[in-house]
Amino acid sequence: MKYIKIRGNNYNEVMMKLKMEHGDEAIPISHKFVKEGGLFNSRLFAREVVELTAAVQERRFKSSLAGGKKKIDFTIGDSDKLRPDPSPAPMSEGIGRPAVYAAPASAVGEGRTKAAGFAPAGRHSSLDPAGSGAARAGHEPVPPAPATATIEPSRPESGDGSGRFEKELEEIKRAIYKIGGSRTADAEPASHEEINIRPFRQILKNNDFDDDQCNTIIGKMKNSISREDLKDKYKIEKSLKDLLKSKIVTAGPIKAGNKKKIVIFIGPTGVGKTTTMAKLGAINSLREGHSVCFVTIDNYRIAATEQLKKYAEIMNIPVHAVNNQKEFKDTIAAEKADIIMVDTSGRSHRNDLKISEIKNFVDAMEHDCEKILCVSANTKKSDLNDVFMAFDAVNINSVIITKVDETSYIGNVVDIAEKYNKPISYVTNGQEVPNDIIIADADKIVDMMIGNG
Ligand SMILES: Nc1nc2c(ncn2[C@@H]2O[C@H](COP(=O)(O)OP(=O)(O)O)[C@@H](O)[C@H]2O)c(=O)[nH]1
Ligand SMILES: [Mg+2]
Repeated sequence: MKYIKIRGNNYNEVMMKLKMEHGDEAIPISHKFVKEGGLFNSRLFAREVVELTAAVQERRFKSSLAGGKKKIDFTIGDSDKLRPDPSPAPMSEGIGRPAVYAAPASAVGEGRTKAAGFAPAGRHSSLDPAGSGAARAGHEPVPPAPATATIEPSRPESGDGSGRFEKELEEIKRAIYKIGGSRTADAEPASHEEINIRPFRQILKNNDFDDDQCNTIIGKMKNSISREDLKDKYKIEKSLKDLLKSKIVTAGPIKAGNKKKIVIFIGPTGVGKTTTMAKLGAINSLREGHSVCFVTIDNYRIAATEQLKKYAEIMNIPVHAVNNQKEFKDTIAAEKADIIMVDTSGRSHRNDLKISEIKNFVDAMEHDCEKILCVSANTKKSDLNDVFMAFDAVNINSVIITKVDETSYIGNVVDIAEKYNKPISYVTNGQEVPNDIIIADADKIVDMMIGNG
């Protein structure tokens, strides 16, 4: 025999790895929870994994070992820790995100279960059919047996000895299954379909859809494909993508027309309005060849005006800082640029007065103007709802989702944009001007939601 260590997201997973790699003869000896993957070798952002120590047969059986049978005290302790994970079983490594996203460090007890369904996989989804189903199948309930057993792990060479070995193995299995299966003994075994759907349900949850929404979406998905297709994760994913896509309306890029085009960027402080406007200013002037000018009514923060002036200087775009409605009106009337981009100060959505100020500027304008609400993807859904509600007073035309690079899922914004019936015009994915912006595209947004973005 030799001893090996196997790590995995949860106990089920390490047991499955053990069986797959070393067969039924492998004997689990002990397991513990260890941290791995911390930043700079610290525990910061480290995730908890299970480390199993097991005894396995050497590939080439050595007769000398068979002679000296050693007894291993196979004690299964800490049944709490040994329980199979109640969370979505270890799905294919692909569906999901690094555990740090799925299981906040603050919720370690419960987080342990969450992390299980979200093996580190990067941003790409890969649908491995040998997922949780296999793991669960290995834990069918069996009749109870003592939780502690003493075994002789070496395989006897003689024919009649093998019977005893089988028996011992059976006992080990019983001991493990008793613990693994006790919780699930009364429960209905999960169907293949449910096992396939589970990771997608988790993805929807991560996208901030509440339980009712998850049920509705999953229900629609189930209705849209055949029973047979529910066995196929790719078909489930495709159907889910189509459903999510139907929630997304895009607005298309800013287009210069015959008339003067005025675009006003609004939204809470720090979401990236000025940066986004600079990106779009650069794209429209330098790439598209339109004449662009910047106007800022962000006169509350000198630094903000300076920031815009810096961008304008580099791109050779004229910039006007206005202090009141009259100046604003006069500036708009006098400007001959194809596209006039207006930066507003970061009024808090909690401050109705400031939003009404923006509304006054907008209402005072004699030209048609496009009002774009910028919201950061890493905003809580309830806050997003407040932002949309407050800024809807300005009658927004479209939404720019900023900072998608700072979050893993953007379903929160998609859902609220749908609720307020607002199309999405752009998505920004970094601080770099002008590169980190893309025109909103439903397929790309869905990929970001599902995990392929
Ligand atoms: N990671 C990331 N940071 C961004 C993005 N857009 C803007 N920022 C940063 O967010 C901060 C606030 O941006 P700013 O344009 O001043 O926000 P404003 O107050 O809404 O005008 C700055 O540090 C920007 O560089 C983005 O798409 N991703
Ligand atoms: Mg600003």
